Amino acid sequence: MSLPFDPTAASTAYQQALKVIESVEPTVAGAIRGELADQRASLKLIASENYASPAVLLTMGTWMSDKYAEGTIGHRFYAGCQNIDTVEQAAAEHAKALFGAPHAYVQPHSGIDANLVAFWAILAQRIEAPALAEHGAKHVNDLSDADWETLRRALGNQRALGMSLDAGGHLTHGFRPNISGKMFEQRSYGTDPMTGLLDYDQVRKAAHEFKPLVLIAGYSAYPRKVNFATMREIADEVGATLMVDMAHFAGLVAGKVFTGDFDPVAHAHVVTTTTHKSLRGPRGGMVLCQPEYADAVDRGCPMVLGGPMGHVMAAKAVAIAEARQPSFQTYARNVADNAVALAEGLMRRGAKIVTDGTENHLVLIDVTSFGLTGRQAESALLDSGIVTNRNAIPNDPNGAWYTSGVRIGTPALTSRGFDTDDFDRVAELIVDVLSATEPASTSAGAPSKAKYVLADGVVDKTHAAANELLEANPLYPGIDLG
Ligand code: DSN
Repeated sequence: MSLPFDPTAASTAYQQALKVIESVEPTVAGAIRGELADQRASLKLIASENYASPAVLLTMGTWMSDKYAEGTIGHRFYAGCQNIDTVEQAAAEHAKALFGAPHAYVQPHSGIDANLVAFWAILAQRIEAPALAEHGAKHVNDLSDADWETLRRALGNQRALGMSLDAGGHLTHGFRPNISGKMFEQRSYGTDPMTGLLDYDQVRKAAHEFKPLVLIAGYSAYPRKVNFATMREIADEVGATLMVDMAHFAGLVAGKVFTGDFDPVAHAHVVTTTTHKSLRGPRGGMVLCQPEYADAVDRGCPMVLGGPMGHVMAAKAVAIAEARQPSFQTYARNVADNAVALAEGLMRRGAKIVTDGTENHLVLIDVTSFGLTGRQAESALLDSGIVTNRNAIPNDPNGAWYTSGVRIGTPALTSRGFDTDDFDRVAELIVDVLSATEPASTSAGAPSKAKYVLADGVVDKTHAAANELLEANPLYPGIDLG
């Protein structure tokens, strides 16, 4: 396994912790044991999941959780925050050093929270600050009711341009069901219909026509790298702030797989991320930004965030310290190489994948080539011990619920130690299962987008083959829960 830890110390820590939990609520202790057993027993291919180190996980189970610390480092609305200051400072300093960022804000509880902090910071810096200056005011409370009403309407009347959902963009990039779509007037850019690749001319044209305040780059289901230098050029041409959501590929940025034009931190005004995906930290979010956005970003709590979670910020510090080790660069390189092996293994066996390849940590299979919906494919793979998630593909005929794609990623199994040969075998298992799956009808005889039948024997055969791979690459080897 590519995670560094001492199995004897970790076993003792977990055994004792479970005893303490069991004495109060055995159901919870049982579920914790069950979750490790389940994770050990399946091929986890969900592109947004990973396995954090025992040091990261154990850091979260401490009394750092018990403290309120609204505000920022050294400037809190509560007394006695010196230890929270220490861990928040450590996490922010590690993040600045790892990513080469001028400023890091590590309080967001999730990626959605990080994006909300970023949106409000951009609105504060670009719209609110000039309005206050125009009126000689320092604070919104200094404005007359009429001036505040004008500003409030201006804050709620701005534009964002982001990648369309079916091209791989994220719901929080200005789409109607999400609060970002209610805050901003939104327009999307898509991908080239022939190649599936991001079309920078189309982005440029949309930006010039729409003139957004925020140009959003980043994705959760696009299997290619993005040229952030070009995105910044486009943003500058139209006076937009470039915001990059690197939640999915933060580990590849940290591990120096994405450098130069492909490093978002070097080019964007504001970068958001989660910390638990390819970055392999605790569940949470983070914002990195240029100095002119720092004060506004630091007002994230209580602007849009509840009290910062000291135990999670502490775990972020531990995880980002791990990511600064040279071994993390090897891990990130392996994540990308394994994705190429997975994509090539799938295509060699006849599967159709979006963009005919990958340059990051994920592959999007177009399962219509197997005559299936994403929902049917996801369920058949799960029956066989392969955990994935269904996902829309560009111009998806089956919509966002049933979908026509299955998204698979390499970060978790690479943490487990899988190499390119192992991922080629995973590709074979996936194609075997999908080839052996047939759509089925509803009980009334109508075609179903959810029901399916698997050929006899496939589930057992795939489980057996998956177990061989899993046993050769054990999860948290040596950790015994007693
Ligand atoms: N839920 C995350 C993912 O799976 O990509 C993004 O929100």
